[in-house]
Amino acid sequence: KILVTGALGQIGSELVVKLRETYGVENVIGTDIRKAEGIIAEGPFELVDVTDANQVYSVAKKYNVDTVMHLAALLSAKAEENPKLAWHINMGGLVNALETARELNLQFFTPSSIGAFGPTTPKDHTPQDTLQRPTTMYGVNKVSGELLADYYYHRFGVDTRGVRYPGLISHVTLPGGGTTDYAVEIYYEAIKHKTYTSCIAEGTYMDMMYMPDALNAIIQLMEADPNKLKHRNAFNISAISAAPEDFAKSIQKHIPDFKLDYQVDPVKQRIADSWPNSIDSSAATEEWGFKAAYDLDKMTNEMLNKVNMKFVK
Ligand code: VAH
Repeated sequence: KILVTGALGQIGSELVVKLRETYGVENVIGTDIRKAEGIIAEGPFELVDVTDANQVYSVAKKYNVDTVMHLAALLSAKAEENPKLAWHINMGGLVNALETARELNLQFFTPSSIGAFGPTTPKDHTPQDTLQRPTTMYGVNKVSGELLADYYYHRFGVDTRGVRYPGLISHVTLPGGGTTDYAVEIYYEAIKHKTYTSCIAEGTYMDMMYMPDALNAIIQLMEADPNKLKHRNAFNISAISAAPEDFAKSIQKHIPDFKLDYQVDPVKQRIADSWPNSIDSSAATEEWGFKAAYDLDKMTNEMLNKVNMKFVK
């Protein structure tokens, strides 16, 4: 049985559905800080504020789970607006989830991010093991989280595993407060208005991935043979390295008159400039067979179809 925190977020909302399809509805307990509506409410769901240790522990105990997937967090841009709150939620929540996993001997997943790298990290084909001096609160949270999850493995034997996610693109739940959110918005605006004003500058390369690949990676990693894992938390995984103009070119193959222009958001641009252009996923491939199925054009084709269906009257 799996407890998911942040079940109403961009990843959580699709992960809960995928896990319920894979392991059975009753075996996946979604939790978040607000009530569930729609499909997530069709299975076990509990209100949990991850910054309250008792709430995390008591729900894990009540359902006798064997796994925690901890997704509740503030994303990079939101964290930069309110760094103290970000530390409280991102680190306070993580410690509570890890403590629950330790006390109840649970398997544990939480994602890191390309945001765990900083401006002094090699930017192209960023290695699995390299310098990490992020200059954002989100990045500090992610590096600390990687180290903390590794600590709970080495010190307490908790089976912690994690990946460093690139920007995730999906059509089910909009991301909130991320630096890569532009890569989701661009598809909605292409369908609605055939034009998009990017807050990230032309030529700004970042790693990206379509949500189905992101969800498959979690299941594949959590089911991997632990004896094959040389790393534990924070496997680099990526599928696409793209800049805003690459998304526009891919969209124009379907909507030829789509127009892209720019109005750079200095906060998000500073964050994006501190992140890698492309990361090296070879450790994940070697240790647990990671392989992305969606490249940019395949993702664009599916995103435009799915988003269009949302607006077809
Ligand atoms: C963000 N989508 O933009 C998240 C993610 C790599 C980006 O961490 O903050």
